[in-house]
Amino acid sequence: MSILIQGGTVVSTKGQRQLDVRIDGEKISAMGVNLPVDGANVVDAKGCYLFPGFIDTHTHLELNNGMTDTADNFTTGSIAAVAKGTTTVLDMATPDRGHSLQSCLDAWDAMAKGKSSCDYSYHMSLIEWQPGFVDEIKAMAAKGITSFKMYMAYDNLRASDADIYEAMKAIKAVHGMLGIHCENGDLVNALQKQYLDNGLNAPKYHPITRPNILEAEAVSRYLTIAALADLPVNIVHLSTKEALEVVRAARQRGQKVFVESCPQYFLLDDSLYALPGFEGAKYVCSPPLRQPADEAALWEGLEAGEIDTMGTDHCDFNYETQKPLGKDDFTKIPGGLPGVETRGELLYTAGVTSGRISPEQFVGVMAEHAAHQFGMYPQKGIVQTGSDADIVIWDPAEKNVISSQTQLQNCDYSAFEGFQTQGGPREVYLRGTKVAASGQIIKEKQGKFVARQASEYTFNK
Ligand code: DUC
Ligand code: ZN
Ligand code: ZN
Ligand code: ZN
Repeated sequence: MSILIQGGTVVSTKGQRQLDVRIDGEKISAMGVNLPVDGANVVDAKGCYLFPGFIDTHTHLELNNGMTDTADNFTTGSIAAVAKGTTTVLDMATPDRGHSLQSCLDAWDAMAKGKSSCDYSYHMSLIEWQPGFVDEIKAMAAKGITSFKMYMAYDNLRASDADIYEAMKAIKAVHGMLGIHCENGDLVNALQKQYLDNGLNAPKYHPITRPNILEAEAVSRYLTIAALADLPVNIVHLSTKEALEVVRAARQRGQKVFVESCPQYFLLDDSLYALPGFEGAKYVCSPPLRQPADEAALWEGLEAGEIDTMGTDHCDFNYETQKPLGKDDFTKIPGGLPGVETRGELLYTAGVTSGRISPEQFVGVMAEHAAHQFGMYPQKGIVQTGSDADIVIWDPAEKNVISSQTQLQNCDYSAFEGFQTQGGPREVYLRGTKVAASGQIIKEKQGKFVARQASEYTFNK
């Protein structure tokens, strides 16, 4: 059965144009002005944008953090994603120490396969360095997993600078894309110990023990290692004005650096950690929420095109039953926020409706740049003939109020409770199937693994 979406305005980073879009099977088969109906099911999209399905570059939909499991899993998290326009997630596949990458891949496939309602792939995490990883990284790339993740913080996850350098050489050999969580883990540990030793154990000490300069230092060290290895690299969830300055300086020297950030770093600040009682625990994530000056710097960076992708770092734990694991010790509060559901509405409202960024810029950071950077273009990230028919019919007039009462995320709170949004998804198509309408899922578990190419940015052109 063919579908003809009529009268919508197709948006890409290059511009916008009112065009009919024809879908046959899983693909966009034609685009043009006044396309013939030719037996297709007609969908009227006048007054709406046609965005490429959003790509979330950073999720932890289903994760055990060593203490407890995320509130969402692939089933619930992917429903929340796709219902609001995210048709592809790149989830962080995270192995245990001493395990092979293949065993981690098997574990992630078991969680996602047949359960995901959006398309998915993984960034394979390298939480240590094993010599066998040289071949394993080749094997991952051959299976379409061409991006990797490392950590400079968290004792159970972080790798040494030398490990990172070894990993970079192996990743370079397969034209892979590396992303790193940048915070100086050693100094975070020292600060945490200092505060706890002094009986300072409340959520408000979380941001104080992870100050801006520890992110900037880690970014600087990461980019130094990347320069040694001559590898283009990605910085995940960049959150501070200081780190952005480090990136700027590296780019000025000619280094190829990609930057991901997340809506929480644009819309929430660290004053939330001082809320009464234990309320601040809702906002414990790492890097922590920062200060208004950081939000302002990130907005300027976004407007100027210095931020490539918007992920969410979706990693949610319930406030009533899970965050209290850190009731007497803020370092034990399970870290992370829900967010896979709200990225589109929030960024559209605060960015496009407010006039700060154009619809073209919005599409860039929500989908198109990620498709290029992570080896999915032009299958994903663009509304174009031949591409997967992942399309969001976006109504710029749609109003919503974000609330834990109505969200699809399986979490007992929202970090954006009460936020009013303008602009939202009317219908979502995943490879030609209408999977969501009016923010609700109508067809579940249609998601497939996306085998990705090498990142085009890792080739010298
Ligand atoms: N920080 C991370 O680095 N990962 C998951 C959640 C969080 O807060
Ligand atoms: Zn992280
Ligand atoms: Zn993360
Ligand atoms: Zn390209």
